[in-house]
Amino acid sequence: MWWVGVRAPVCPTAAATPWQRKVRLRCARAAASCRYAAVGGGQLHNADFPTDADGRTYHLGVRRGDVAPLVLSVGSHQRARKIAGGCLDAPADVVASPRGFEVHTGTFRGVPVSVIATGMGVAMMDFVLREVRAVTDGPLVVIRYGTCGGLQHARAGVGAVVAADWSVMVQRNPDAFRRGAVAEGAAAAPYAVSRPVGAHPVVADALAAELGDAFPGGSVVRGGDVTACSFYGSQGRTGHGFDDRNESLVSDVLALHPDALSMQMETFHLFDLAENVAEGIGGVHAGAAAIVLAERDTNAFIDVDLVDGLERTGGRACLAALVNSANRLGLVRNQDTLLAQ
Ligand code: R1P
Ligand code: URA
Repeated sequence: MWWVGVRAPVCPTAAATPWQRKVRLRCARAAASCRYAAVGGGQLHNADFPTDADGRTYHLGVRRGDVAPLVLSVGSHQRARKIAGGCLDAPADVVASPRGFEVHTGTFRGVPVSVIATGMGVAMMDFVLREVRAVTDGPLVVIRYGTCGGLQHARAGVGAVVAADWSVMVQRNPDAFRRGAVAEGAAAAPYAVSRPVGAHPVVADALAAELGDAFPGGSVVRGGDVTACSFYGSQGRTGHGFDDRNESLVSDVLALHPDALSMQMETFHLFDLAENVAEGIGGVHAGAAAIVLAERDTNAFIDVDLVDGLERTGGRACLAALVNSANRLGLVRNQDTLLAQ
């Protein structure tokens, strides 16, 4: 392991792999006020849940002590750095992994929090939640702050923030697309829509309240979310060179769920895992919100200059919602102690 940043020594380049050199350069540019640890490359043990000799997990590269029990998950490095850099009390410690995850850990209003650049899709959320759960003790509060397509511009147009009370999952069914399936009479529906899974009500209320205060004027809207297994086909984007059979997908989902407002790629899985965490290792209390970038019913896309402010202001509100949720759930005893239940 080696470090880059103002508070830590720079280790010799001789020991660095090409990947480490790349990350070091990137971190050196971005980390004027952070401490970065780049991980990866050592011998792993335990095929079932691989970790290295230091106890670091295979994909996030985190070990016990690297992640706080209050987690803000965002899609991109840029958003994570912006929120951590702009909102935490002091420069964060950052773990950057070869798989593209970045974990920024520090304090917000005196309470330990982590901001995690998660990447895109259900698989990435799965890595984050399972590996964070493995290196932490007691209850977790996890909020996702993402971006999304808007399904109903009259209720939540570009620039609005949808706070999700529940989410359903849309999945492409590969069996429907096998050549010959229709002729054999075996064709299945091309997309499956799951039953809804709810946000934790305490977290959902805290998140909607903090976002509402941060964005006065009604641009924060509570509603349902649709999590798709891809950006294109499974979100009903048509005509880009593949047989997707998705022309009526968005209207079909809205017929089933008239209060669905957002469509994105991770929230359902966060809520699903949070609901199904094993007993005895501490609950996971989850919430999510997303900035509407694209109006799917009008085809409008947000003025990209507006996104920065939405990320910064909304990110701060999400951190406040993490702390408020922990307080309301009885997890914070004082400003710097998070109680395991
Ligand atoms: C697709 O562009 C990505 O943007 C949305 C989707 O969920 C997907 O991850 O969220 P993020 O901006 O948080 O990544
Ligand atoms: N993210 C998504 O997943 N979909 C959109 O339409 C916009 C952002």
